[in-house]
Amino acid sequence: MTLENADPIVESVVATVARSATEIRQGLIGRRGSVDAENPSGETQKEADVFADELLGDRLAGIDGVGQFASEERPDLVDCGETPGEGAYAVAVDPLDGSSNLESNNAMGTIFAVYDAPLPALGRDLVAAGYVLYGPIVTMVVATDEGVAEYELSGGERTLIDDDVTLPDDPVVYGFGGRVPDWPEDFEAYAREIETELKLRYGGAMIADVNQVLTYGGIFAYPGLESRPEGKLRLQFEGNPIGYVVERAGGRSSDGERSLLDVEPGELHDRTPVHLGNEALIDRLESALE
Ligand code: AHM
Ligand code: MG
Repeated sequence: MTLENADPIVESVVATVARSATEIRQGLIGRRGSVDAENPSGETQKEADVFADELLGDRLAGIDGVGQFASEERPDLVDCGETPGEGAYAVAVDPLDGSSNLESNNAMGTIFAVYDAPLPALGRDLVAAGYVLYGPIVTMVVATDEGVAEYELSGGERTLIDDDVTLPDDPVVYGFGGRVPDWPEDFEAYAREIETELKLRYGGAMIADVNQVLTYGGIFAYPGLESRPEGKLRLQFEGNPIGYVVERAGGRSSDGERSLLDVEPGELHDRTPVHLGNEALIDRLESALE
């Protein structure tokens, strides 16, 4: 997949995120502390969360053809004056996914989603989604209905390195979020099986953990918990876009019962259990949770 034939609005969104990524990464320096505020999910914000949110919000909401902008870091939608689904799109972002990793200087990401419908929307309404991974190298993964591509980003430039990202057939890694005593019994039983088959790779930033699944094959989950059946991750900003990427790369996503792309949206910041990876592993998970 290349973006040569992509919709010009989608191309503008991708180009804007790519260009901003270099600045966001540079802007992490000196912004690792917390601010005296919480995001709509009740989590303490880091200075870098606010910085990345403002930078992306100003730029993405200003693109012609972007009718709505929403961010995990702000309570309300920004209405940009055009109606998504009627020639315009809605863009949703998680400006800095895994920002608690700032303290320990581990990987983080930026997630974006382009919906052809007003927010909150179904994942089936996505026309493109992807993420930037701030690892030792800054990379960007972009999915459209045509497939998935990976780029390296440097100095605002985007270099295509793989135009057909697909999940390897033989899974290798797994990473499951949440404390084990808080896992429901059926999920724990499934996890015990997976532990004997795959290798643990969990870093606490979904983007970095999912990127390992895309690279090596396997499964990532942030399941529903005993204390919080809805899990931790948010459908509009995390579950849908990452479900879309993994499905376009030949894998599956699930909330435990169905593809994340079929989960009916509720409120903008609603959470959902998230399970992603090779088809056979997600099929087994759904059977285990029945
Ligand atoms: P964030 O977007 O506010 O950073 O929160 C989401 C992150 C995910 O990247 C990651 O999978 C999860 O929270 C990790 O949570 P935990 O610290 O409970 O392992
Ligand atoms: Mg996040």
